[in-house]
Amino acid sequence: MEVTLVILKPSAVQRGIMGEIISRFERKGIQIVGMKMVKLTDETLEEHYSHLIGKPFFGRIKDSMQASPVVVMALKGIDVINAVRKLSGVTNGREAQSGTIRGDYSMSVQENIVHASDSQETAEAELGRFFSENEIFNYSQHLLPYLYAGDEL
Ligand code: IDP
Ligand code: MG
Repeated sequence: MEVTLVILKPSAVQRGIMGEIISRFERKGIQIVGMKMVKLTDETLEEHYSHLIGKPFFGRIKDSMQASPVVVMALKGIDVINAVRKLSGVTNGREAQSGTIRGDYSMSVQENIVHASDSQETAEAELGRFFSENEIFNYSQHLLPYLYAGDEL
C-alpha cells in the first residue's frame, strides 16, 4: 500500500473545517496513519514549494501557509496518492469539480484548503520532511475486508 502526505492549510484551519475535511478521507476508507499540528518555517516552505520559488506570488504563498499552524497527515491506502489528488480536485478552487474538496470549499487558487503529494517520489520526500519514522503508525484497519476485495490487497 502507498502512503501520501496531506496538509490542511491555514484556509482549512481558520475556517474551522478541519474536521469536515478529515471526515472526507475517513469515509472514503483511507487510513490515517499519522497526524499532527505544526507551524511551517520559511526553510520548510522553501523546500516544500521549491518548484514555485521565483514566481511573483511565492512570498504570498509563504505568508498564507504561515498564517496559522497547519495539520500534516499521513494517509494510507491502495493507490492513495492518486486517489487523494482526485479527492482534492485541481489547484484552482473555482475550476475544481463539485464533490472534490477544493471544488466544494474553495473559490481561490492560493487559498485552496489542502496540499496533497502528486507522485510516489514527492510523497516519500514530503512524508520525510514532515514526519519522523516513529510518527507514522503501522496498525491494522479492521474493516479492511469491507474496503477492498481480497485480490486488490
Ligand atoms: P497543487 O497544490 O495543486 O499541487 P502547485 O502548482 O504545486 O499546485 O502549487 C502549490 C500551491 O501554490 C497551490 O496549491 C496554491 O496554494 C499555490 N499556487 C499555485 N499557483 C498559484 C498562483 O498562480 N497564484 C497563487 N498561488 C498559487
Ligand atoms: Mg503541487
